[in-house]
Amino acid sequence: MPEELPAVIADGPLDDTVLEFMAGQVSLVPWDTLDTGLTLQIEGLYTYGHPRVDSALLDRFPKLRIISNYGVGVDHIDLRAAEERGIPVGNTPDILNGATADQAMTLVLATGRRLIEGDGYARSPDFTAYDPGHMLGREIHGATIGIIGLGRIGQEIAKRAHGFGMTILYHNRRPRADAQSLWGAVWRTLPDLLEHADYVVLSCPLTPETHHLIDEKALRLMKPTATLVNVARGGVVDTDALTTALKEGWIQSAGLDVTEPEPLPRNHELLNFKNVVLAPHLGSATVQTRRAMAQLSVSNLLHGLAGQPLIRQVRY
Ligand code: 8YV
Repeated sequence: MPEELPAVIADGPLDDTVLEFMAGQVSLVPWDTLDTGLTLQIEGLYTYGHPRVDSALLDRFPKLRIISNYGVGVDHIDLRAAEERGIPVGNTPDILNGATADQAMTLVLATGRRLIEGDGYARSPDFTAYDPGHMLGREIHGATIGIIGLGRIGQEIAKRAHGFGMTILYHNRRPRADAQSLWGAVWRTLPDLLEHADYVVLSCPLTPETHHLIDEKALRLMKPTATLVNVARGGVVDTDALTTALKEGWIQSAGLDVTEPEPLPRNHELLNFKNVVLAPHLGSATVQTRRAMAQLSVSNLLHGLAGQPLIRQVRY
């Protein structure tokens, strides 16, 4: 008799790479099993998108031994509830730093140089003659970037901004001793950073402290020529306040990889703004990074199921 594979519930549909790493190792249980109540045998919980994992959900899995998240951000998981039940939570830090920082710079460049507007115009019947005075953007080199959250991803953004010849300000709970010598990055209070940055880039985790960190008050501090870029989580920004800010010209533009809610309702005003560049949460979405995330998250899952220490465990 072949040994029975451990039952793992996952939200999905999972992509082929994740399925490839899981093949022959676990018995996958579809997420809608939650509707039928047959959850007693489940030993692993694999979060692929961002399903809410709270104590009520965890109480449905008396045999649960591991929660493995495909991604670094775990704001959708109640870490305290997991800790109280002795269930380790794995995630995928570091391997996505470069891809996410690249995406932050992509949004800085696309907003500053009006790339999407330009693309639309270059394809349209309106582009019949070159006009040197048309569609002027703002410089990236020489501009000031303000990075909120100089963690693993924020540091990669600083490295790139340094290469672009930008002046770098950052805000973090604690200043980093080597940030100045590595990238010339200077710690500022949040209001000070908001007042001085041409590009305010969000790369902090979503926590109760950072929820709606960028609200009306914060947006009113920013320069009317400034751009807000968000590669963190939608909830760090108050979407209503941002919509008003962009409409009324408190700030110039925004580049949003993430939004709250996500996706925005299809009739949301922001979708029609020319001064907004949007991406459907593509921060880590490269072939190489997503493969590495699949491998690490499935390794965490298998280690947890085997009762072994995880490769990367979230510390509560
Ligand atoms: C993932 C992310 O694509 O790692 C994160 O926190 O937001 C993204 O890189 C996402 O978690 C997968 O759903």
